[in-house]
Order: sequence, then C-alpha cells, then structure tokens
Amino acid sequence: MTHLKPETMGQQFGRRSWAEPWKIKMVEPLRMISREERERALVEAGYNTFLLRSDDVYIDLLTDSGTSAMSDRQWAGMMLGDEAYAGSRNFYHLEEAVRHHYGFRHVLPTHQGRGAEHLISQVAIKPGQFVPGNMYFTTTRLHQELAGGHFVDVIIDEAHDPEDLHPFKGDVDLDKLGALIERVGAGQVAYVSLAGTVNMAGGQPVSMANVRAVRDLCARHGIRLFLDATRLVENAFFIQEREAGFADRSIADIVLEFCSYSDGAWMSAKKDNLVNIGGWLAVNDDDQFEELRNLIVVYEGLHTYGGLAGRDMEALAIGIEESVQDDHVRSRIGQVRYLGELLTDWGIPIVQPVGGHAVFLDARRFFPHIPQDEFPAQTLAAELYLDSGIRSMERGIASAGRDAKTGDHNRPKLELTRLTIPRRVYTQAHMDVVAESVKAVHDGRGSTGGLRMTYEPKYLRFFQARFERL
Ligand code: P70
Repeated sequence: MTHLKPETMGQQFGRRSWAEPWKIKMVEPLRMISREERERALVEAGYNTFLLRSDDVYIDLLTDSGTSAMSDRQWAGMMLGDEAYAGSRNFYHLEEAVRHHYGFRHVLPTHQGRGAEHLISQVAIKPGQFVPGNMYFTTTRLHQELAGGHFVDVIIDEAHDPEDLHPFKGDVDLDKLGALIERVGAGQVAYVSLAGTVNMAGGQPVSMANVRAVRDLCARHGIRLFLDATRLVENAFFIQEREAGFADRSIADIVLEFCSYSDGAWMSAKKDNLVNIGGWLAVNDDDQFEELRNLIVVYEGLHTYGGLAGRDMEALAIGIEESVQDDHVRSRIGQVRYLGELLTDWGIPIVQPVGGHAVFLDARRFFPHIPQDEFPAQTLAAELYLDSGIRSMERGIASAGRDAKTGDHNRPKLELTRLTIPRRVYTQAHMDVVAESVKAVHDGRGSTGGLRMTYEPKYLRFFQARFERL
C-alpha cells in the first residue's frame, strides 16, 4: 500500500494555513438519520428542503440567514436588554453602530430585511414607476411590485453566465441603466436598487468604481440610490482583494466609503451582522425619514424597536462591530472558498468565481438531461439531502416564480442549488463531508430524473411549493 504524506491545506497551496479567529465555547450535537428515514422525510416535505424539519437535517446549508453563531460578547449583550416599550437604550447603541459603520444619519430597526424592504418600497415608489436593480432578489422584487413598481434588471450580462470569471459580476451595466432612464424618463425611475453582494448571481460583488459611476449617473438625473446592505461587508472583502488601490484599506473603511455614494440602505442583519433575527433601514434624507418613521408604527412597531426586543438590538449592535473585522471576514469567505476549490478541482460545475456566502452548484450542467421545467436545481437539492442529510436551497426556476403578465414560469438563465455557509458554525471537516456528498451525487447523476410541481402557492412559491418525482 502506498503511504500518502498528509498535507495541510496551506501546504497543498504552498502557503501557511489560516484558522478561524475564534475558539468554540459551546456545542450543539448533530444527528444523522438513516437513508430510509430521509427518503420518508423528503416525500413528506414534497421534495422541498424548506419543508423539512431541521431535526431531520445533518449539515444545514439552507441559508446563512439567522444561522450564525453569536459571540460570547453578543450573548452577554442579550442579558443587557432594556425592554422598555419606548426609547430602549439598546436602540441607541444600534443607532450608533449603524451610523458609525455604515455612515447613514437616520436609523430604524425592523424585524428582518423584508420589513425594511416593505417600508422603503412603500415610501419611495409611486405606482407605475420603474426600479432598476443589479439582478432581482425574491423578497426585494416582490415588495417593489406590491408598491406598484416594475423591477428592471440592469446587471452586466456576465452575471448571468456561471462560467464567466469577471471579478465583479455584481456590477451594474451603465448602458442598460442609461437606456432605461432615456426610455422612461428620470421622473419614472423610483430609485436604483443596488445589492452588494448579489445573492442570486452567486454572491458576486460590485466594485467601488461601479458604485461611484452609478452614483454619478443617478446624480445627473436626480435619481436616488439605495443599497441592499445585507452582505455588503462580504462585498467589501472582494474590493479589498481585487480592486486596485484597496489592498491596504480595512473592510470597515471600504464599507463606509461604499455607503457614502448612496442615499440609504435596507439590511437583513441576519446575514453579515451576525444575529439570529433583525434588520434595519437607514436613510439620509430628513423628509423621507419622517415618512418612514410614521409608517413603521403601522407595520413593525414603534421607531425605537421596530419589531425587535431590546436584547436583539443589543446583540445586533455588537454584531455590527464584529462583522466588519478583517480577520473575521477573511476566515468566513476563506471557508466558502475552500469548499468551492475542492468542488472545482473535482470537475463539479459551480458558479465561478466562488462568491461570498455560498457555493452555487450549476444544476444545468450537473443534470444536463433534466429540462428546466422539470426543476433540475430542486432535484439536486433533494438528491443531496437523500445522499447525506445535507440541506441546500433551490435558486432556479422555482425561485423565479411566474411572469406577472403572462402567468408563465420565469425561466432564469441561472439554475442553481445553493450550499450556503452559516457564519462561525461549521468546521473544515464539515466542508469535506459536504464536498464528498456532492461528488457522490455527481457520480450517480445519469440515473437521476426530474420533478413535477404538485402545489404552488401564490407568493414566493419556492418556500412552500410541493413536488413529486416524475
Ligand atoms: C437567504 C435569505 C434574504 C435577503 C437577501 C437579500 C440580498 C434581502 C433579504 C431579505 C432568506 C431568504 C429570503 C427569500 C428567499 C429565500 C431565502 N435572504 N436581501 O437565504 O431579508 O430574510 O431578513 O427578510 O439575501 O438568502 P430577510
């Protein structure tokens, strides 16, 4: 038997290894049920990973949303909750943290990201207006549409090609944006909706040069620019890594500069900001803030809690500060990249370059024999769960929903299955297990058939839709 000399990851790549900038203080046992039990659970869940019980899941890569491990400082902060209905001291800590790290003047807490999306959409969109954005996100677009807006995708074409290696696949195509403004008139553009990183494109970043150019174009036409700041910290890492002139700037500094080109932002704090629940909305304009501050009491709660407990706001304020630390972001994205590099090495089709929060399997190339109308990405999520109890998420035709006018499926170019990595939760060994399971499903791909949708809810159908094998 040949004896292979074991090498660390760093040695394999000819460099010193890095490690997470924390140690583990508390653990939560994992359980893996048998293949027969998984088969039963999957049928019961209608082949939809959103409908599985988490007790039946081994490694949960459904989402990075609300699944982070909080730090000891955040947990200590939870004990300092001031649960006053009005004017909680934790609100002021949160307000200060957002002002300091994102640079906006006015801050409102919300129960999570979509609460903030709802408010900004209601206040900033007049029915019939257009909302250009760098690729749709499910909840964002829905709130824009519910407010009477029409979303228009103005991302660069490269973003729709999983194999294109453009370093900033989240960039706005300025010609597309310019042409829209020309066509409908600046008065009919509600605002530009810019997300960094772009979730549906594979966690792809926007460059600083691009946000500056978008800001200039908006300023020339008197159009506002709002950010989806959900994963802006991860976006800043890619700017630091890839954009000339930023290698020596801190992540915190890059985030602040990026925000300075915008008029405000909404945030799902369940991602970058390292909390299990929460969000915020921040704007600079005084009049717009007045309107939002009034509307929030209808839908979320008083403007000093917005649907959160005092303790949640404290954990969030601390999470914001921890989230912009360079060593944290480096190890977080390093772990995602580790999984991506393993799969790439083994010839498994994934979205390139590997993004910030997840590795996206390219289900079109994974299952070339399954037509898009038979849900290849949904099928892949189901097969992965069957193989090893790993839970992933469909980001393809089921997620894209139907065209509001024709009623037909939207058929996105990207048909992806997302392996989303929670922050500070899993180890490198878990990544190895995940990679091996993806490989096993890939090895057996020829015999896998597609799915048929048997139940389709009206809104955001992917959450609750049911399927069966064809
Ligand atoms: C995910 C989560 C949430 C999200 C986001 C961006 C870029 C806003 C939000 C909304 C949860 C999710 C949401 C819809 C479909 C599937 C999963 N993304 N903007 O897993 O924030 O969830 O706090 O209301 O990614 O990607 P919230």
